[in-house]
Amino acid sequence: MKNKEVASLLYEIADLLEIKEVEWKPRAYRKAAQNIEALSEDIKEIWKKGELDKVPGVGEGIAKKISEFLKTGKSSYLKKLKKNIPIDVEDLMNVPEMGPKTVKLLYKKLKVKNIKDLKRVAKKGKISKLYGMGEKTEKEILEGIKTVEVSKKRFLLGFMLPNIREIEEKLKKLKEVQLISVAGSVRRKKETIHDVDILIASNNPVKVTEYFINLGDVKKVLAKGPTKSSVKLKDNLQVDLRIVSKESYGSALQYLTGSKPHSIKLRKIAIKKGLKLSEYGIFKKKKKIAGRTEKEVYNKLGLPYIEPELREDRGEIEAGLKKKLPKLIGYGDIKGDLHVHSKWSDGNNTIEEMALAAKKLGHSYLCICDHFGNLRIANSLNERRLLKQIKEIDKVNKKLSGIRILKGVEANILPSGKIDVPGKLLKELDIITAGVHSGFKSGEASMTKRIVSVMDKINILNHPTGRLLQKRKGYELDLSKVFDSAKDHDVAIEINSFPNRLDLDDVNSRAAVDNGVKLVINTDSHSINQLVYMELGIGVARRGWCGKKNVINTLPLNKILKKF
Ligand code: DGT
Ligand code: CA
Repeated sequence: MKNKEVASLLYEIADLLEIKEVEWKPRAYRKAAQNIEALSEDIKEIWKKGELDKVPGVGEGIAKKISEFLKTGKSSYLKKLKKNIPIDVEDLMNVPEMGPKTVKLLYKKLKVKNIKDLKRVAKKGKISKLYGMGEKTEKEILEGIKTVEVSKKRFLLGFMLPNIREIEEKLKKLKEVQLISVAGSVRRKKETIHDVDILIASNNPVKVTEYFINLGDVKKVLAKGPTKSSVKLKDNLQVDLRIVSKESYGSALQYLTGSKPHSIKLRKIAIKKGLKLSEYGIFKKKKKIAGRTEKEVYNKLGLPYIEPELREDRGEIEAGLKKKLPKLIGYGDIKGDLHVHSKWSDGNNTIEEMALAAKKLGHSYLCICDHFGNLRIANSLNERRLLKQIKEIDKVNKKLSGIRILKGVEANILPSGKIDVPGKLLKELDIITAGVHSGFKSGEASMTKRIVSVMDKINILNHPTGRLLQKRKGYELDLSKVFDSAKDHDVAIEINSFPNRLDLDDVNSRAAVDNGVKLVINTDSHSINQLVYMELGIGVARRGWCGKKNVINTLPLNKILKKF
């Protein structure tokens, strides 16, 4: 799928145009980018059919730029824009607080062209002296630069997963590949990854290696050998390949999956038993006694099989030795998604399209929770439009079978400790969800009070900490008080599965479950192709030791209806 690449091209053009102060054009480019991101069909296929003009928001001018990019992998228009504006906009905009307007201001006034310049002027206190900026913003910019510097070397798992799966599928088709698994942090479902580790069992490593280093997405071959090779993909992600024989596949997979602290502890157990554990197998003196499967390896060490998501040395080995490992929620256990958006607010698809896509994924229910209220979230619903939407949902429900659309809303938790949906409307809805969308900096006591005060009016608390991976930390919050209140009012706390949210995270999800709080895993999808992010949320839940019973949307439709 080329959709993401094309969309980023258009976003980049939009940012540059905005800095150049071209009227209306940035909006047009952004809208087209959003629509392309939301397509379920590959934009390249659409282009091949000559149907780019059928994509909403893509006019003649934008279509031309997309064609050139798909044909050559480059854009002369972008190149020209970049030449005219000697600023590394992409780099600067990675810093939270830096939008096109700030980038422009800092270039005009302080000649800031890249993060290095930005750091320099911020440290000298020059930004705070500019009109409309202030010391607080300057401090936040400096903190933002730190976040960017740390995160630059890591990628968000959710955005990389489709690409990784595509490579895995291609390799799987090769007849010389006997067994294959993606290992490392990807297999453990960490929220961010540094690189991808792939393990293959084969008795023709040369052929497999040759095929691997010539994959279409490869930009550069970093290393090439009979059992180890490494490439950099066009999107800068590094992929390492290890090839072993079938006999050591299990122990190699265990080793390559890690985590390192988990494996070190296993090795200590082996030593205590007079054994030696390595990536080649478990050995008693010189004799190999296990190595073909991971299960065999764990069992020989007196442990049950431990799921990859648990292998972080957070007590899983001790629990395994005592036969007290939890039974984790499975990737097929979710019955429906209880927080998605539609075109009625800032989503990209109609209610019917969302429902059909959810049905295709095997869901039996889907709750439409569009934004409501006065905040500046694009196209938020008001009373009149929400009532209209409710009627529309009734209509679509009559038309479709096999999936039930529930009526919900995503309300704002206001600084006053209220939600902004009028009481009489709440009665018309199946599910009330609410989240904090403004005023993040009020401090722990005030934020905790604010959230706790709405608990008696809501069913689901959305993205509870407000963090955005690689962008901003969550607001200060006393989660244990929020958990207590959620339990008192039977509110489910969300694991938001969006790749840059994953909020709650693994550690907090575990704390929630330990405190007897019910969770719900939602995607917060704004288009049909985001519904698959559910897998990431389930990954977080599994990393947080959650079972099926801890998560309400594992319930079948009749039980969910009864619950709400
Ligand atoms: P990442 O790539 O930073 O997202 O995280 P990982 O866990 O994928 O780490 P990576 O790619 O450096 O190594 C892949 C796996 O190889 C890791 O999970 C465990 C194993 N490994 C790497 N270095 C060592 C080591 O020094 N000792 C042991 N026991 N295992 C290692
Ligand atoms: Ca890795």
